[in-house]
Amino acid sequence: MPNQKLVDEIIAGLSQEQPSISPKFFYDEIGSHLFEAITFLEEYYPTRTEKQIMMQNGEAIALAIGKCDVLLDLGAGNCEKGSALFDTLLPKEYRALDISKEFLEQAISGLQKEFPQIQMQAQTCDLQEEMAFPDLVGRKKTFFYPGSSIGNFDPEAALGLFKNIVKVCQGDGGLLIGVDLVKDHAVLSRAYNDALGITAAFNKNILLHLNRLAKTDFNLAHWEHYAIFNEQLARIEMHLRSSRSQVVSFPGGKRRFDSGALIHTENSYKYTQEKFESLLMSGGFKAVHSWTDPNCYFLVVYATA
Ligand code: AVI
Repeated sequence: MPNQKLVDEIIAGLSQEQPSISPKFFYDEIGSHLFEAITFLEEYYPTRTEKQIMMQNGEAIALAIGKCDVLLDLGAGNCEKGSALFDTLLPKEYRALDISKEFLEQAISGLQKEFPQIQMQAQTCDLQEEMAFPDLVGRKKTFFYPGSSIGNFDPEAALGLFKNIVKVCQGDGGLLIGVDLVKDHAVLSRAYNDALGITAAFNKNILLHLNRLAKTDFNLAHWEHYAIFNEQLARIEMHLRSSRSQVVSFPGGKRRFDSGALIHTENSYKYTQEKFESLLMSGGFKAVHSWTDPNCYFLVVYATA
């Protein structure tokens, strides 16, 4: 049964003068596997660099966080990154949050056997909307948002998320977050234009997802992956480029795309350490502790609420 709200959102995006598709539509089953494959690519440094920073600074990170009553894992996915913190943070409760609860429940049922002492719960959560945890009032919360997923928000929306977290923490707890840093443009560009073409497949798969979800009739053979670093806005932009003049139909309408026309699918903002820390402070956090790798490719920050 198609979700009419999502279908309307897709058609509205495609009908804009500058057509766009929300990056949340990347993550159907194939898209989630393709993203996982991206994280293993030599060109895509963020995942392994973040892991390295976390491993090398585990003790200092745990010290900065202190006691952790509840670990709230934002965009938890398979819960792999969140559960890697259990041995250092020793949370009493683990709350895994993501758009789809089904996937989380599967991951949690495996974890629960391994860590019976931690109370675990899966919860649906859309980070574009205001979060509230009335059942957790009075307990010290550590939010965890790894992988530079914050880069897929524009800075204004990132600020809104930080304010929301600060509000929920009520002066106790904080946010452990990973973010990708501005660097040599060639390194950035390679990370989104890998030689194997996995990122291209990830980008194009969004059209297959739309064909199923919104009954569009995109022909993948007529679209190309296009990713560039926009220096002025400090972001990688991903687009799909029409390789010919074509018409795409959807229920109740159609749209012409000239050869070379673009559909914007994703922004991935890159920050300097100073800019990111100052965004966190503008969001209301009181202090920040940061760790980076020897190349200064990636940054992990604990921001105290
Ligand atoms: C999920 N997110 C942080 C990834 C990124 O780097 O912005 C998504 C991605 N897009 C292309 N490659 C990876």
